[in-house]
Amino acid sequence: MKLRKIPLASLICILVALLAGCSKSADSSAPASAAGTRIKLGFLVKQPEEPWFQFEWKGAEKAGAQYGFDVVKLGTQDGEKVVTALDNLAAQGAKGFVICTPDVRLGPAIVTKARQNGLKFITVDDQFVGAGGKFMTDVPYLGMSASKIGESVGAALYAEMQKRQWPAAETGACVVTFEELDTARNRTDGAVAALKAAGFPTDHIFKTPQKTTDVPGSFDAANILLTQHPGIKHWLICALNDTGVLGAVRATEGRGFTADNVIGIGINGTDCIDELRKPKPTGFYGSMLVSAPGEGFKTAELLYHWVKDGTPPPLDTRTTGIFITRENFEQVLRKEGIIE
Ligand code: FCA
Repeated sequence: MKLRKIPLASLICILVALLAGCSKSADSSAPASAAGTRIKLGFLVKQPEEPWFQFEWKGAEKAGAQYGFDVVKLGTQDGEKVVTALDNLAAQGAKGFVICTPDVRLGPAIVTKARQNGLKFITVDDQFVGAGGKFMTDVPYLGMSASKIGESVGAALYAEMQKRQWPAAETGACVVTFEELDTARNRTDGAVAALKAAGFPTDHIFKTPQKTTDVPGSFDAANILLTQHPGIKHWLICALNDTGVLGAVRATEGRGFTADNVIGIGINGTDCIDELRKPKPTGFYGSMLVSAPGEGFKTAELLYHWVKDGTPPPLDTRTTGIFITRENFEQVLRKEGIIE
């Protein structure tokens, strides 16, 4: 395109935009606060449709409102989207980002891309895995104590089964797994370990892998299992999160099971609110609530201090869970700032 063909008004706009871009890149070498500009931080999540991640965003925005920085919320469902997001963030003058990566094996590539763009960052929920399959422990991470929370799920399942006096011989544990993700595997392994430790028969613990971490994925995984074990009269259900348990509960319902013969306990506590509010109880009995707004707030706050004052965040922070059921969930979720 020849320059003289561009209308003067457009040309002025382009020049203004270019100059604005130049002044931004000049700013990026100076401390953001000294330049008097508001700090901008990205918050990238792998599954923006999941309430868990929406609540993390909410927590990050609360930190932004408290400290006076802007949060750019981005759904990055694959590696390409992450790369584009990081380039865009840098172009917008952002100084850093929090990320729950769509694939932990993207870790080394994200580290490189962040460095190229001069962005500081903290990982949340899913810890980066580097060469040789080892956790990248030099990258700041905040996430749940996965094994411990999984163990609490297993213990709670067993306690509720005993309360209902279900004979172990007629009861099966449906464990929907997603073993390629470490935090997921640690949670379901923890649940299995606690069931075994409590005395639940090992040969009645059935694992079934979900191909995708959504309701259809766990629904399909559970359906396969239910077909394989037609003799089981009562089911205990666990998975990596609420969504995993919800899909499996839907599968049991398809085969005539109800709240009377299914005990499902999820993890997150954010993705089961509608389920627990249903007037009639379902097989989804409860969840280990971890504070999503708390994790969003904390990671954004740590990143802000790092960018603003140069204080690096701790490399590894773990959070714990609270057991919620239909009995106490409204009260606990209100206290945690998850519902009004
Ligand atoms: C993983 C899961 C989410 C949530 C988070 C803490 O990323 O996919 O549902 O449990 O860990």
